[in-house]
Amino acid sequence: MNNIILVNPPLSLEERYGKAMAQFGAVTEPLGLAYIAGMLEKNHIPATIIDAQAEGFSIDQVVTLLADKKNSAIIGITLLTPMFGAVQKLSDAIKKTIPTSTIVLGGPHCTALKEQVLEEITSADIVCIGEGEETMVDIAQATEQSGLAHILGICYRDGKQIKTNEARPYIKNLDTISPPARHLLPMDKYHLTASRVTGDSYCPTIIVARGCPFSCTYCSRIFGRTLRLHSIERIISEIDLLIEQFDIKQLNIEADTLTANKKFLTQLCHALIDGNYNKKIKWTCESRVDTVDKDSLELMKKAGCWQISYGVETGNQRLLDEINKGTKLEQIEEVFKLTKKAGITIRGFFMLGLPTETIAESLATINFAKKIDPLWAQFTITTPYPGTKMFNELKTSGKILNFDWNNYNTWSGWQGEYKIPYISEGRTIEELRNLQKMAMRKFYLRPAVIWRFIKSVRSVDDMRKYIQGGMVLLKSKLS
Ligand code: B12
Repeated sequence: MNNIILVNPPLSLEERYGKAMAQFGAVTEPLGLAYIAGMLEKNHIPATIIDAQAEGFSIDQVVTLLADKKNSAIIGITLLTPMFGAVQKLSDAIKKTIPTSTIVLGGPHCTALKEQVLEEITSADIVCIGEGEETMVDIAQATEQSGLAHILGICYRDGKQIKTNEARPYIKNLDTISPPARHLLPMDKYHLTASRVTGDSYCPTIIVARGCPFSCTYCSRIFGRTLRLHSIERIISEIDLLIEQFDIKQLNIEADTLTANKKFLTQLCHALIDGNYNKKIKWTCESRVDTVDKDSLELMKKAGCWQISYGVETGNQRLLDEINKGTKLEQIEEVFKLTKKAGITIRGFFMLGLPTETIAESLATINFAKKIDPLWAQFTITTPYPGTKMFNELKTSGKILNFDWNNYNTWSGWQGEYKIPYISEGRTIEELRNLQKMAMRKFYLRPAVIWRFIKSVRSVDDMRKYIQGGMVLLKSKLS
């Protein structure tokens, strides 16, 4: 059986966050590829992962590595929208060097745009729509006789034509998929952003659910609307595996919204408490303010949760309604208070430049962030990603300024090379870029916040990071 090679394409932290902010960016495991590799191995199909982002490999280096692996017949590449340029170059270079290879693309951009990806990346052969675990096994097991026509959830080239097969249903029972094949990844190369970790031990991400029942207009919900959960037993066995392999002290528990199903959350917390995991492991997660209350927050704290990231998005009720967030400003304030009272720290995510947003509303968001005062705040520039309601509506009304996917990056304020693909009426690209930097200065360069950081310093490394962060913010004002 051929070795399947899966590639996380080159995309440096500088390209993602800009020169000044690159030092604070996260390099995380490409879990999608690791899940696919896990399933291939379960089906006795050898797999390799090349994580060019983590290893710092260039496109040429990846191609050389692939050319050296004599049996690299099927090569899978993951594709998030801003990786488009890198994936196109990589795919073209692979096809030129190894013309007999079959290049399979997958990931959120492919799930959103399907055939269009094959039209734009002419060297690629197959596009996977949706979850890739079962699809990649089917592709690997396809023979010349069976061909691709029976494989669910793909688009592929058939001569000069592009064909699209029937959709693949979402994997019903998540426990049927193997844990991510972390043993194929360069594990020593990964780190989350400083705001997401406590202490400097390794913090892996474990995915406990897929799918999201909410309908925010800016999210592509690639795993569908139905919340699918791993069993508690499976989650605990994955944590045991991580303890055994990496002696972990902390964990990032990922789900589109961990707290969406209260019964599940309660069971998970009790399992962590009953198994004494709460004494050994501190964990963090993402949540919505309308899915937690005093009781659940206290239980989460007891189970080892030390931080929650909330998507606040905006400090304007009008805009919260526009983006279909389904939350209220008063509710956000209340839950921030409850969370802090439960002893859990908060990261808040805020969006600037939402459709129809005025400058006054951007400033209101920054002021709201200061008022509710999470420990960390992240301000990103609204980017309508393909596959979202926001993208479809703006595209239909002719308001998308450019379809050069490389520009679809939410950090354009710091990475000034990108042309923001959507700017609301009457506003300018410079204004939005400046706002992103100004928001961070206004939030972090407050005496109370500086004092909070000074008090939290536990090591020389902490001190160095905070000073560097402060310098970047101060310099951004001068420039
Ligand atoms: C955690 C997370 C992050 C983390 C880690 C990302 C990472 N390295 O995986 C951080 C914070 C670093 C991050 C950053 C960004 N993220 Co993010 N992130 C997520 C989140 C919440 C979970 C990702 C995850 O772990 N998924 C679980 C795995 C199992 O899924 P997966 O990787 O998609 O893989 C499955 C399928 O897509 C498919 N597949 C994927 N690759 C391949 C390849 C082949 C060959 C095949 C066959 C199939 C296949 O099969 C996999 C298994 O089923 C998702 C939302 C979501 N629910 O997915 C957003 C999401 C992926 N992020 C998104 C975005 C936009 C970004 C940024 C571009 C934001 C920015 N800075 O501008 C950056 C880009 C970072 C980068 N690496 O280039 C968007 C992507 C939209 C798009 N059209 O591309 C999403 C979907 C959220 C949204 N807004 O809708 N992100």
